[in-house]
Amino acid sequence: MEFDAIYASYEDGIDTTGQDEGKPQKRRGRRCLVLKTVCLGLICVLLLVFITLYITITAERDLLKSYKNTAEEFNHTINSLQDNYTDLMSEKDQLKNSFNSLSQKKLELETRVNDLSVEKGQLQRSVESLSQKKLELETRVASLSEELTKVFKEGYQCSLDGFFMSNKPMSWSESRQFCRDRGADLIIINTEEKQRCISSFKERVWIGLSDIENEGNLKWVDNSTLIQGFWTEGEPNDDKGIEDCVEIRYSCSSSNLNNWNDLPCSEKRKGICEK
Ligand code: 291
Ligand code: CA
Ligand code: CA
Repeated sequence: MEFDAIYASYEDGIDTTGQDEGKPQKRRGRRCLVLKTVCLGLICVLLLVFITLYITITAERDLLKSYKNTAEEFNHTINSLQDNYTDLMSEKDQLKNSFNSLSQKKLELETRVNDLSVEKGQLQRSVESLSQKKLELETRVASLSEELTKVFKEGYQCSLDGFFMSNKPMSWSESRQFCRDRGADLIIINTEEKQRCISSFKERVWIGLSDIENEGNLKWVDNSTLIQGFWTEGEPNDDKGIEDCVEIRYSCSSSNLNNWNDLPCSEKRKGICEK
């Protein structure tokens, strides 16, 4: 329906009791007013719509802006997290390398410790056995020096220069020959000092005394007669009538100077030679 028709029907409805005079002007004025009102209304509506749209758009723009900002912040955070992640990964790799090399070193050190423990064990055993040996040697040294002191004390009055012993046990005559072959003869013991000295040999040895030529007449190898003898008790006894040569019969009681014995000349003894 058109506006004019609407207005016409409207005017017709209102003006049932009005006068006919000046009616078209009034009707036009009213129509103008209605039009104005409608226009105003429309304008108001449009304004309202416009304002609403403006507010909505502005709000959405702000929202978008804030979304954009948030997205940028997220991006920024993601980037920095990515950087951190990369750094952490490289740090992790370095730590892993360090861990591997330290593990390797630990293994090597463990092996070394094991080797050293084995070596320590061996050295300890060596030390123990060496200590044992040292103790034994110390004991031996002590006993040897004791023996040396004893020998020295016993023999200090004599010089062994010019005396020597035959190298193996032989008969009295063979031992004598051994000495003579070396510019010496069996020893003649005509002093206590000499007897003490020879006793320090601590062996059963021939001396240069015999009664080979004349039983019971003991003579030294230089043909001199025996003056002082150092006989064991009960000697000489010419046992079985066959003992014509004299030995020093070493006895452990070194203080006993009386240690001579007559013996069969065929017995084997080393001899003491004197130059
Ligand atoms: C006895 C004593 C000695 C004797 C000796 C010999 C050793 O000592 O009667 O006077 O000279 O026997 O019978 O004879 C041999 N061949 O060695 C024994 C021991 C110390
Ligand atoms: Ca005899
Ligand atoms: Ca005898």
